[in-house]
Amino acid sequence: MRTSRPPRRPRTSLRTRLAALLTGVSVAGALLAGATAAHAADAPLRDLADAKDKVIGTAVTGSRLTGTYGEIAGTEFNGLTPGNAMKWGTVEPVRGSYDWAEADRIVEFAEAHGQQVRGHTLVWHSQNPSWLTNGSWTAAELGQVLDDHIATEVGRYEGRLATWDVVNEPFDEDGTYRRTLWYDTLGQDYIARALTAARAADPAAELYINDYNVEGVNAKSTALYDLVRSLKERGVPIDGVGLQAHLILGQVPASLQQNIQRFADLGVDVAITELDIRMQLPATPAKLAQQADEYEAVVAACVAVSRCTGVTVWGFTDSDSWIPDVFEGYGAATPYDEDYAPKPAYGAIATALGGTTTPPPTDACTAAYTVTGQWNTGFTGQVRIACSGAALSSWKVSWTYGAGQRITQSWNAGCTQTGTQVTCSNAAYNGSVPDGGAVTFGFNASWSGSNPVPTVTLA
Ligand code: 9MR
Repeated sequence: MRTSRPPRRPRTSLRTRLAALLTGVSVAGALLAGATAAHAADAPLRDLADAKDKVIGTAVTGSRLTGTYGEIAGTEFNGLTPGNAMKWGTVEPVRGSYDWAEADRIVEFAEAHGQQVRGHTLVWHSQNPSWLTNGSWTAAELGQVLDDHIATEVGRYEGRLATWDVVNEPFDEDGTYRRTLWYDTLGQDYIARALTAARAADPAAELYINDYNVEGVNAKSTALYDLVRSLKERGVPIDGVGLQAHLILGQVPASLQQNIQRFADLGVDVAITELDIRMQLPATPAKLAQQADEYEAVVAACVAVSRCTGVTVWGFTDSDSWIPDVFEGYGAATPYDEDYAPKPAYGAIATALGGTTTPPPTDACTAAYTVTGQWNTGFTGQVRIACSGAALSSWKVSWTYGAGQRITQSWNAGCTQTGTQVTCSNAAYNGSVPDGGAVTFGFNASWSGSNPVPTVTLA
């Protein structure tokens, strides 16, 4: 870490954390049979990471930061990366006309939750506006456009972001420079130029180069290594390298820790910036167990190297992952499933961060309540009833609303509310929950003031 820098804001304020806890836990479990339910780690991941002075981060989508998604993002992670909100095509779709709405929302959410933000990303060959990619530029013009973009975007958030992925994916697989608008017009020094502009715009932000398939020692990571060494020798501001880590089940590079260490030995920080581990669907218990081992290995490799600042997952739930859209037949790549239930990988991250998890009981049916969307006066919720080692032929779920919420509509269950007491029973067609199966019902409700997640009881 650089020494001549202003001190970083504390990553977490106790008050914020307490407030987050009091607004309710992310996933409330109710047991029909079996021992104590613990669906999450015994301590939030961010507490474990804080204790080791590491970041445990997640990429997020700004529009989803409410309800259960927001609860988990805010309570389990101490760092956020905007998945798309800070990319050039998002913030300046028309030249000179800016849209900071989603980026601002994420930064404000992070500040309210005592989280640090990783800005992503300033110079890339992808997700650029068409006015930029279709323009014909002289080197002087394009250099000025680049300088202005960095000054504007980094300057907007000056002092508020911990880190910037300044340059994204500059190399091809064989370690040669990727042929992009930037490289073709400005030559390889576009990288030094971007870093220098970013340092000028926010002297406190840590500046990174970020790439994929550079997790192990290979031709591409060696090209990145040589670049970082030469930038350091030239006095160009470079603070760290991001290893994206979009991994495939069974293919975690054996040389990951060695590779992290060699970058650290150059005098830069290292971060795992976009971790996900995809598998061929369907996900099976065996594949999820292997995935957990691999998540643990990746996080442990970072924990083992002091200059590895932390691990960010590229989406924390399978409902917010890029994998199924891009790799047909693949998915289940993140630590939580599509219904926000923690997968074995979640417990494995906790373990690698020095924590413990109490596994969910194997002989029980449980009900989990989640808020899937929320607006100023209303919200949509769902309850998922899942059985493992037991089965149901009918079910009834009840809870008490403590903050004046009122059910207005339900589907896949009959719900009644008397005062604060809500009871929902199965519809004619979904009373049966087989061993290993699950049933979900949904509802709309009104709220005002606060909307804490209630504890649900399954009968
Ligand atoms: O998660 C992002 C996804 O929503 C976009 O559609 C995609 C477009 O390329 O970019 C994804 O994020 C990428 C990240 O910015 C850089 N590394 C690779 C990530 C996955 O494509």
